[in-house]
Amino acid sequence: MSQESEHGKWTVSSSDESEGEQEDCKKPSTSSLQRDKSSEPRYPCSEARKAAHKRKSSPLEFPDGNSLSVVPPAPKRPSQEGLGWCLSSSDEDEDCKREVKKGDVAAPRVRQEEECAPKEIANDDRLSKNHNSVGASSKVQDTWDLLDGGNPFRFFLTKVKGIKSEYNFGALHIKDILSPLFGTLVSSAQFNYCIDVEWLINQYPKEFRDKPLLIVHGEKRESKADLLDQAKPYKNVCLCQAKLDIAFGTHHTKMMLLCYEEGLRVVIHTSNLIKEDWYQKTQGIWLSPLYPKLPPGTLGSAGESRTNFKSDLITYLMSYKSPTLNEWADVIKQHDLSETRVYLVGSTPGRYQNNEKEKWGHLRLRKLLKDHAMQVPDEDSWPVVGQFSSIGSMGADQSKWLCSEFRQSLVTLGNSVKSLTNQEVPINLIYPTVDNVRQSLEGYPAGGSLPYSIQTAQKQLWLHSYFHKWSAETSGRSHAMPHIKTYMRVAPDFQKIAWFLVTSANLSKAAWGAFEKNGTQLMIRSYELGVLFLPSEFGLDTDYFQVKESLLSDEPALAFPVPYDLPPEKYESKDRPWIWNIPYTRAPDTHGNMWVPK
Ligand code: JTA
Repeated sequence: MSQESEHGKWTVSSSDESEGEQEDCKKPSTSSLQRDKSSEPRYPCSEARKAAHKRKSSPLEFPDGNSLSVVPPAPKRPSQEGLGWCLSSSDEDEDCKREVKKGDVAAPRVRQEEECAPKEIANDDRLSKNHNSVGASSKVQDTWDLLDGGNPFRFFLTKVKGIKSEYNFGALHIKDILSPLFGTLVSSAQFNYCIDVEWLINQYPKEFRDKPLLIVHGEKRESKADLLDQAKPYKNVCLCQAKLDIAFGTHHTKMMLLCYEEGLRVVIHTSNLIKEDWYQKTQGIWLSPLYPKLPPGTLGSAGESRTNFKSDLITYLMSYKSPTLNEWADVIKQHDLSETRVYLVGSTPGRYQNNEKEKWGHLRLRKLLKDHAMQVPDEDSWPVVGQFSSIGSMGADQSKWLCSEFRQSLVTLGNSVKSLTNQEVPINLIYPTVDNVRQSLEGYPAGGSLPYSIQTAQKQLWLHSYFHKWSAETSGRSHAMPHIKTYMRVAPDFQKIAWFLVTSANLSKAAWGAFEKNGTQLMIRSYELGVLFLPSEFGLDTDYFQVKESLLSDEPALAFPVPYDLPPEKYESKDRPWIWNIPYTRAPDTHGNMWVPK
């Protein structure tokens, strides 16, 4: 049946609601390349995101003119700035409002090579006094309570515009993270995939906008030139290109290193440094404690945590083999990271053998689960849950990777002798359906960040039988599409978890690694980073976390806030996984539009 006979005639509508280019942020272009495609974002990005951008600037209206009214339509011109940067429970809080004016960047300073390097801080009395005096104001007390009292896991979601304010309780916008309440910034490093430099600079408080900022990225060739052009107006910004020597590798790692007068903070998260990733998506954030500076002359090996986080983070940074990141590794060495309760799980491109095999990817997770997770009774009936926003090519059937090396890693719990007979362990994979995306706050353009392609999907129809819908009534985020990636081991009653990982790593061999040479070598294409939560590090006398059932309940303080509903709900027969590069014209999204990529 043609679209015309089914739905009447529709046309391509023009719209001035284009979101990407904020007029008030425009800078004189220094680009030698033509940036005349007004429907394309100013930052380098994928075809999928370009499609979303294009469909937002020239929507294809669904013919009957009615939007799907599952959720209230989002405001037409959302003001991200209005989210403010204080830790408010309400996104309407006017007191928190922070004006960001155009060209609001402090006077550029003379560019010096040293500005690429992390700035050193005097370790004097004044600083510790400053730090102590921070506790005085009640606003900061709230910050303290939220960061340390109320949230022992230090695991947060991003604020979502357009949901009830109670669901944003304890959620963070990027401006919250960069706020002076978290520390007096001296210099910072931002590791990420997709970066809008101008937007990023404007997320920093005015007084920090001219502090040295290092951007670690993986762009090459034209998109690298575009990023350099973007950064050119900001004399304090330096770029570091991560080497990507293996084909199809990507720099997915999302991390902030925030060097303060008062110490250092590490933030490991899942959001790109673009407006849309901090607007109406479900994203995860782990905030480190404020790490105090060690006394001068202390060995770099001091200030280690039970989880070996300090050494592992330094090893991760050194894997880039970049002089600038080696200097950041030295800054880490000078701080006390002993309060860290999470384990670092990273991937870095390479082919690893022998004593290097367990350093990265799924074998790193396997090793941590072997050494630090506890066996549970009847463990074969504890499912593995994987939740992600993109999917790589996994071969002709489940035996090629998913249910062999990958599952073998995720089912490991202690030195279990049963771990080689774990073929019964169920795998629940959570990935949005077409209807999830259609009914989301963003509508179909949310699918621009769910880049599962038809070319990949049609080669692995077997995979879709593992799929479960995105549902997050508990966290109020059913309509905020996931860009978070999580993996966990959950009890048969779905009320306990043995461990929880939040990471940049999607379900792909490029991210997690795949065996080569008969399993003697693990080959990893991409940079990824995440943190693993294990009950043993949180002073629990159980071998599992209780799953937190609701946001505002007085459950055990150490119940874990899993950010989606359990048990996961299987795809029904009508459900299809979201695939970005095919059209959806049979039903309108929440903005009354259809999806016709290209
Ligand atoms: C759309 C993407 C990331 C990441 C990486 C993406 C692609 C399309 C969104 C994204 N890649 N892609 O690291 O967060 O096709 O590569 O959000």
